[in-house]
Amino acid sequence: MRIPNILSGKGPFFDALVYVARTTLPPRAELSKLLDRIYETRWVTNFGELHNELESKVAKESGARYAVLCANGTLALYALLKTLDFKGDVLTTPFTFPATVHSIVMAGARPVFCDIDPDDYSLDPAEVARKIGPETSAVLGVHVYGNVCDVDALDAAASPRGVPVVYDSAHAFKGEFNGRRVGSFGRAEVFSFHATKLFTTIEGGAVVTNDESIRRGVRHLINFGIKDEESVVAVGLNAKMSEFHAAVGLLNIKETDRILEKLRTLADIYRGRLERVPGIKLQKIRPGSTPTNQYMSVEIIAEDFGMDRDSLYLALKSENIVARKYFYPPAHKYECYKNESFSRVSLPNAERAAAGILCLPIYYTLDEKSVEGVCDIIASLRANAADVKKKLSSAR
Ligand code: T4K
Repeated sequence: MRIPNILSGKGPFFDALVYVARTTLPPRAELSKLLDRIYETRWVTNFGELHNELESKVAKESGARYAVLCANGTLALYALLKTLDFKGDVLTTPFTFPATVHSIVMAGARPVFCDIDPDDYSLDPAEVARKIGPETSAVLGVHVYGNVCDVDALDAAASPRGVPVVYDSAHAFKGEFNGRRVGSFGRAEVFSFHATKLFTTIEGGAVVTNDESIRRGVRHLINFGIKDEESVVAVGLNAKMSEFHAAVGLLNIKETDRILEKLRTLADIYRGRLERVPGIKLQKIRPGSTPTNQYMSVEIIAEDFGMDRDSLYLALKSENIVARKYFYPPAHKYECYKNESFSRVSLPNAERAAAGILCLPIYYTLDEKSVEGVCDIIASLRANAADVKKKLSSAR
């Protein structure tokens, strides 16, 4: 077994940095053809031909009647929440990217954090049932890492009280639950098509829904609130997707099945290799869920692994592996919310997950051998954990 670089100093396992994600770019020649079209028409934004074509494809791929493309996932979330005019409390998870919670606050509602399931890291429906009340205007769930959250239980907790459920599905484009595509759950769902996502338009996102009034509202909102040339019906903003972004999307969306297949292969290797390593806990995939494997998480149980998550992060870095602590800190610990009453909560499962989880590299152009390499390194770090820990604490 190779001695980890952090102990031997012989140099990193990987010659170049291996990131947590990498952008999938379409073939240049094909992109060039689409750019020619844009150059011919000189129609570059404001609901152009390529935008409209991509919008229909996104709706089709998500099993929803309508899609509204947006400049990014954050603005899509904001536009959805603002359109639905949620004024009171929005029950949500603290174990997410800042965009989820900021969009609630920016839309004028108040986040109320519920703890997560300790095994799949998504919103715990029992917590939602406990915290739901007369002030609750909505529930916002997140399909963490692309694993579909407990949509049935969330619906059962919210529906009898007439509380709508919406989803931040940033990680879950083309994920499925019991054969049903992500995009058709709750009143609406939101995707991110950021450069790091399995389907990317570089920057981009979408709201998908079966509700025509939501489609209309979001569409107005992302275009300054303009309804037609003579009426402005909402305090809107500019969050449209340009033709250049749509061009990248039109080429990339054709590749999504291949990308999903590759991510599945890599995730299977990780799972097969890491599930028996003492001190490593893998995300529980709920029966019926077909995850996208957008992110590959490992939770480090320090007592059994021999070192904590932050030590593993540093030791991987010295091998040129840039793992990420998604999602640390949990949202109720953000500095920007420290004076807000909604941040004064104890959420032990979310806090444990945020302190213990590391996301490992997984993306389309990563090869199987590299994933095996990452697993070998993790195994050797565990085997040498006591020395690694000593080395790191003497360096501090
Ligand atoms: N809701 C959830 C649950 C989300 O996770 C996100 C975004 C959103 C909402 C909001 O959606 P958007 O508004 O972003 O559409 C990244 C992404 O920027 C962000 O989209 C994503 N979630 C989040 C989980 O990850 P950072 O700050 O970690 O990105 P960064 O720049 O460190 O990039 C990560 C790795 O990706 C790099 O180490 C290398 C690779 N990369 C990055 C860029 C920028 C590339 O290969 N190419 C690139 O151009 O947030």
